[in-house]
Amino acid sequence: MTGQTFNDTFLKACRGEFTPYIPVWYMRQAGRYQPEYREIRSRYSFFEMSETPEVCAEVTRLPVEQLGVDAAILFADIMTPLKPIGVDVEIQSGIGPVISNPVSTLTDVEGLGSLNPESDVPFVMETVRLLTREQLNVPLIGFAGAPFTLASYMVEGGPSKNYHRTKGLMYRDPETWQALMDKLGELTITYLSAQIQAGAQAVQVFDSWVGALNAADYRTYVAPVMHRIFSQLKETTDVPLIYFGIGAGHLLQEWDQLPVDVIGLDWRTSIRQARALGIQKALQGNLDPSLLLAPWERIRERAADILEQGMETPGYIFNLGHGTFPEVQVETLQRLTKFVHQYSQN
Ligand code: 1CP
Repeated sequence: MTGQTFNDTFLKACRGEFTPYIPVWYMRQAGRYQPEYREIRSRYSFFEMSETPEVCAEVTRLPVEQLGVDAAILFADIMTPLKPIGVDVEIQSGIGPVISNPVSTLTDVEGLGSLNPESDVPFVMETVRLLTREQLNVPLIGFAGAPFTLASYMVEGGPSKNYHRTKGLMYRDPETWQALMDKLGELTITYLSAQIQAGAQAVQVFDSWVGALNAADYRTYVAPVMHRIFSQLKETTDVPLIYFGIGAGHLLQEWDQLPVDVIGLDWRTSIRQARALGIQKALQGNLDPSLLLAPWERIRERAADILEQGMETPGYIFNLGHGTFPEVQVETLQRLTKFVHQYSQN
């Protein structure tokens, strides 16, 4: 890759600039749908893999080379920075993160440590350096989980459908909730600042499950910490900040108040609906990932419709509305990437 010109189309779109074509990347673009990933993964546990910088760099690069996407996303998990602060987490195949010491009291929260990225997650810092110093000709997106979404795993002990325990804690014991948000807010700022310092050219904050809250509760219990995270990052860096959640269309006006550059939409809210609500920030999304199992003609039709909407205003990045998944064919994403580039070329 070294020696090739750097493709900054994605960064330009994040900043709301016109681009010669619409840039594209896919959430979960490194993963089990790739035979090469499955082969590497069969030799390691998830965390063994993500604690080995050369392997992480390889799986981060793979979709860039294989699919021709315009950005890479660091290979790690939103749970990665929680292990060193005392969360006993494992990634179980077919389930996701499972935590053996869930949090429920103020004492539990006070017992959590704080993160020193260079000594606690040196493999993440090293992966970012390896990738950005020599291996990539597209921007590297660093990332972190947002406090609500991290808290949901820490309180429930694993994935959840309704977040009763998480929201129960929030409503029952606002002091403990506040302490947890403060702790995770600090962690997110420290972790993302370190990734940016090491070379990440954009960062995405995944608040996958925050759509479980209504707008008023989001404002009360979550918006303050999100405001702190993004404002502090804005004070120290000018890399684009992206905020993404699933089923969070009802929170768009809250999100628009935050100092972020790009809002990631899932498939439930169209680009045009977001614009009609007055959102002027750059937008990213939002093909329903399930469509990737449909015949090509249907995928093409939907992708063209989304592109037409995205191209109405500068500052648009094509993506899925959530992550790609194991049953998807590599060829489908290759074809889709080519289509996005060709269709949007001006
Ligand atoms: O290309 C990439 O996107 C790879 C890097 C990456 C990212 C950005 C991984 C690797 N995970 C994530 C983010 C992540 N992890 C999120 C936010 C985005 C989203 O909503 O998908 C969340 C909620 C998690 C938690 C998690 N980790 C889940 C979801 C569980 C649930 O509650 O539904 C799962 C399945 C994992 C494991 C995981 N993380 C990453 C991969 C490739 C995998 C699968 C592990 C395997 O190979 O077995």
